[in-house]
Amino acid sequence: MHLLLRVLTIGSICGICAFLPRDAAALTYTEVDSFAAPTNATMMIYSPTMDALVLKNAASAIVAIDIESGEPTTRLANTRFTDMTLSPSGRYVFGADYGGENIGYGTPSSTSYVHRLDLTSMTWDLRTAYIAGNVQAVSDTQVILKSIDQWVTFTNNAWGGGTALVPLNTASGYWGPGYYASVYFGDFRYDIRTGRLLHGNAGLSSQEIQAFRIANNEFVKQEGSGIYGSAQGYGGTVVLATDGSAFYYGALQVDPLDVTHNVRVFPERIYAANGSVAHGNGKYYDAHTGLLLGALPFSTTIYAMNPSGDDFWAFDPASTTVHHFMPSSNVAMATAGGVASASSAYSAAFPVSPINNNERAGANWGNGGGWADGTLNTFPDWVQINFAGSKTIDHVVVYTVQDYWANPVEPTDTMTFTQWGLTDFTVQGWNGTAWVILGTVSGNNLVKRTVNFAAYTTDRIRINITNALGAYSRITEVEAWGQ
Ligand SMILES: [Ca+2]
Ligand SMILES: [Ca+2]
Repeated sequence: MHLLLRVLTIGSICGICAFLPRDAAALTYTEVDSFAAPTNATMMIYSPTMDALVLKNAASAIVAIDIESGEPTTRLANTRFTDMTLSPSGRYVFGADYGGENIGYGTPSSTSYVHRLDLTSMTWDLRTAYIAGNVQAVSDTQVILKSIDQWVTFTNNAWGGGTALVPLNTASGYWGPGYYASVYFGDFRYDIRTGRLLHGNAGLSSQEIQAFRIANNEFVKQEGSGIYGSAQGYGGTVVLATDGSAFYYGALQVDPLDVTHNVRVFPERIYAANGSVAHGNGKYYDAHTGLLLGALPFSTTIYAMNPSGDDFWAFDPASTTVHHFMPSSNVAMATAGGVASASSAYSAAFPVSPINNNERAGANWGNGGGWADGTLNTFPDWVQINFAGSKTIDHVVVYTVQDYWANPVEPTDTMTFTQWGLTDFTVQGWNGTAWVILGTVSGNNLVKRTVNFAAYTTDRIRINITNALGAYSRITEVEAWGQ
């Protein structure tokens, strides 16, 4: 008697099976590149348009790396680099070379400089500045600088043809060209979309966010969280989401259009963010809910986000390496160009085509809803998926037939089988001449079986099945996650 048909009577007992929602969308990242960092990064910038990664260390160096060639270009400060920023076009990096201040007076103790790196030629240029502690770029030829000592000043500067930056804002007497901001030292972000400057102080007693805007090149004070106000108890980092959708002051997320509006609090300080994800120390969170989404393979607080995409670089301080991560997607799907084939098929009712149709439960089993092989009690059987070109993947998920196959539900990570599932199989990748085993599963009883492995680049995978319950191999879906 054919075992695939014998189970038809089971279906009726699952009238109580309710629809179960899918697991919360788990965002995972695939590491697509990594290399040894030329220095210990305390800050990083990524310019995808120039294919460059720029590292600042805690001392006096900024090192720019041409990602394609790996060639580094090192620039040393006259005193020390305290900050750097990327111009909105992605072409220039500005480095603040801080000459120091007379403590308590807000005047320079020695000359500050701003260095400008042209990423198209990897060449540096230099201007003297009034006080260059922190820097944000308005354009390729305009920067806002901030002092560092206690009650700080801002200057708005043009990158002119002379040896010194040209102040654009009105000088305010004692403070030289600086605008006295009435805020305690900290860090700030400038948002070119709104012309607003968001400052988060490093206040030891009162933690505050203060907004300014640039109008006709002058600084105009806007709303602030207030003394011991709405931002009290937060701080430690200052982050603007790459799309300008949120501002982070430590663990606190506020509305960048109204910094007095607290949106939510994260379980830890946020060090980088785009419109959908906020990065803590290795862990990353849904920017819209605050929920933990996952963690990188290492702890870090040093990120370089793609200013307009969803990939990023992270610095691993334990190994002094940098790693490029991209959101994973299921590259096996037919809609992604995946093409499935198999060692055999039981009949036209059990074809291989549904194993990569993004339907995991196996609805319509026995009627084109999933694959079963055609060699009774004989192993191995295999299914293969050829990708649309070479992909880097780090996990494969194999879904097999659940016990109540006639009324299947979305498989969870813990759903087990006792009747028809795959018990023993390997996940293999093609290296160009042979199949390489990426992961081995034995004694499996999970309907949804995830197989993790070191990132592997290949244009095809196989699931090689060496044993299964019910005399045949049965698969409802195969996912390959990567880029
Ligand atoms: Ca399917
Ligand atoms: Ca077989």
